[in-house]
Amino acid sequence: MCSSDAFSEKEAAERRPWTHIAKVTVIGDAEVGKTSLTVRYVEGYFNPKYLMTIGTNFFVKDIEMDGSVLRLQIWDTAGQERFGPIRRLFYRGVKGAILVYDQTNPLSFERLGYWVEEVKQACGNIPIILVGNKADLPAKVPPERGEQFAREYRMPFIESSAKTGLNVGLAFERLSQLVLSRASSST
Ligand SMILES: Nc1nc2c(ncn2[C@@H]2O[C@H](COP(=O)(O)OP(=O)(O)O)[C@@H](O)[C@H]2O)c(=O)[nH]1
Ligand SMILES: [Mg+2]
Repeated sequence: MCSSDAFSEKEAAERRPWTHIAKVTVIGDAEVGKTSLTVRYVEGYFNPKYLMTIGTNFFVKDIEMDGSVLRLQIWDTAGQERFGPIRRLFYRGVKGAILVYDQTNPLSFERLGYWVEEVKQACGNIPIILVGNKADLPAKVPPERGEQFAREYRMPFIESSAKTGLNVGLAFERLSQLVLSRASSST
């Protein structure tokens, strides 16, 4: 395919009207890879240099699914992991969340329960996908523990790598499916 074809196809995709819109968020401890996963998904690249997220990261991605086009507004918890009160403003209107821990950082796994509590308090019973990130590195938290946590809290579990791209699309797609099915069952 020549590049002008690719361009016009992209343009056409951008013009396709969305049928649903949902605010979703990516949460979890600092440095687990929330920004990296979001940037990998929306923009398709990985930046190995650590830059603390400052201000608000807000991304838009349209995703086509079962004849619907869902416009995802993805809010990345912008360096506010340590500041609970500020984060609460963030949760307004959130319809789904990707909860990330770092498989090389046991503390980020231990803290998952707090994150689930916080989201449930702020957003009610919204769909949450549990993501064990940095699967390209040797794990200090075995994936079985992630699976077990996910089973207990009745959420899907996905191992990902923002570095290689492993399962990054899958995580956002699973979340979109759950958000869409929730939206259509409530109308
Ligand atoms: N090896 C590896 N490093 C990652 C991965 N995801 C993020 N990182 C690195 O981990 C650090 C923190 O990532 P960042 O996305 O800023 O985390 P955030 O604070 O949760 O937004 C950065 O140095 C990233 O390059 C991954 O899947 N594999
Ligand atoms: Mg960040």
